[in-house]
Parts: sequence; C-alpha cells; structure tokens
Amino acid sequence: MSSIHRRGWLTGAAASAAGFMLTACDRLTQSAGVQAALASAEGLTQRTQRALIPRAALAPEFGPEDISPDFRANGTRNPQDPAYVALRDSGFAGYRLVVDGLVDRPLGLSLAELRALPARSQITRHDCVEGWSSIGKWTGARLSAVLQSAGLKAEARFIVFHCADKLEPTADESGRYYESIDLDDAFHEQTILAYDMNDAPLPVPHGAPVRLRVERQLGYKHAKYVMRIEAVDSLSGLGRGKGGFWEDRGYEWYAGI
Ligand SMILES: Nc1nc2c(c(=O)[nH]1)N[C@H]1C(S)=C(S)[C@@H](COP(=O)(O)O)O[C@H]1N2
Ligand SMILES: [Mo]
Repeated sequence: MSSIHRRGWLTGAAASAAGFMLTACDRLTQSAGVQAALASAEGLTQRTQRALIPRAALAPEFGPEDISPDFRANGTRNPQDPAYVALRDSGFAGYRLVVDGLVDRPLGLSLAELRALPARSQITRHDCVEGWSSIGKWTGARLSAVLQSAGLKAEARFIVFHCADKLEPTADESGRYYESIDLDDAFHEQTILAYDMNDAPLPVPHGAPVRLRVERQLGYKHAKYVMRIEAVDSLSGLGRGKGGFWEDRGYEWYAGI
C-alpha cells in the first residue's frame, strides 16, 4: 500500500477512534485493574508506549507480494480436545461463538452469522516472541461489531478469549489456552475475529474456525480456536489471574509492538 493511501487511512481511523477513545480511556484509567497495571513496571512500558504511539494507530500493512509462502504455525497446531475434534469432524457446522459475561445480550453466533457482520481484511506481520515473523492476509468480523451487537455493559473493562485447546495437558482446566485484551485493543480498527487466512477458510493449524488478530500485539495475544468471548471487569478470577495462558507463566500481559 502506498504511504499516501496509508496516511489517509490513518487519519480516518484516528478521527473515528477519537470519540470512542475519550470515553474508553476515562473508564479505563478509573478501573482498579488498570490502576494496578499502571503501578507495575509493565504499566510503565504501557504508559510510555501510549504516550509515543496513539493506541488507535494502525499496525503496518503489506501488499499481496509480501505474503509468506509458508506462514509458521506455533503452539497448538491440532487440538485433540474431544469437543473440538467433534466440531472439526463436522466441518464446524455446529460451531457457535459464545459472547457472554458483562453484555446486555449474550450471543451464540454461527459461522454464517459471523461472516454476515462488518468485516475487514488486512495483510500484516505476525511477530512471535520466539524470534520469528510471518506475513499473512487475514479476513474476519470486526470485534467491535460483535461487541456492539452484544452490547457491552458499563462495567466491562477487558475482553477474554476462551480457546478450545489445552496447550498444557492438565486434568483440570488450568492448561487451557486463554487470552485477554483491554477495550482500546478490542475496538481497534484492525482487531478482528479472523475466519479466512490468505483468502481461504482458516486452516486448523492456524486456529480454525476463528482466531483473534490483534495487530498491535505480539503473537501469543492472538488467540486461536476461539470458542467463547467473555466481557469482564477484572482478570483476577481467570486462570492464575494474569490474563492469559502465557501471562500466567511469566509473559507480560501488555505485549504491544
Ligand atoms: N489457542 C491457542 N492460541 C494461540 C496459541 C496456542 O497454542 N493456542 N499460540 C500462540 C502463539 S505463541 C503464537 S506465535 C500464535 C501462532 O499462530 P500461528 O500458529 O497462526 O502462527 O498463536 C498464539 N495463539
Ligand atoms: Mo508466539
């Protein structure tokens, strides 16, 4: 994409996000969770980045010629969890994306319903902390559209993504993959629930049938195999309380790039 085109886009995105950001930021800075985060070193990084780069700024986008011929798959590549295996064997016909928690209207969206929502396509670079990057094209429903149809309650501060896979094979739920983002990222222009990769249905190794793309964040925030989206006011009741599978194991919650 030309830099002129990009600049025009950025301005539009910044303008449309500005109204939302004012109220969202006020709500965010008042929340207990964010206060705690700001007190930590991680919060310092987040504040520094927020001061330097507006949260609504777009991640770089690339051209079709930049798409990686062999995009790496990482973490879970083929979930063995029985409920997922059954869904996959039926071609995901029975898949319902549950949207619940602090919302006015809990949803159970079929893939057809998800595909009918306002969508976005983007060619972006995925950066994994393990030291590799790949470029891919993603198409999906805008998370903002999903959240707007469910109606977020005023107390909602974070959006949690519950996944179909256990990355750690535990007998209880503690090994299940999950992730969470704040409302700035949830309503970001490029934050989508991707159902297509490189113009074809999302393959199983990359998170079929639906995975999160949150382009201003590192790879582990991009939850694959998303089964349920939950709006919460605090992350403390989930997993070990750090807001994600890898965060519970020492990674930073705010993985902005
Ligand atoms: N459900 C689930 N989501 C996940 C993971 C996982 O193991 N399970 N791994 C994460 C990591 S570390 C990365 S780098 C990306 C990898 O996405 P990819 O397989 O499409 O490259 O997914 C992220 N999301
Ligand atoms: Mo990663």
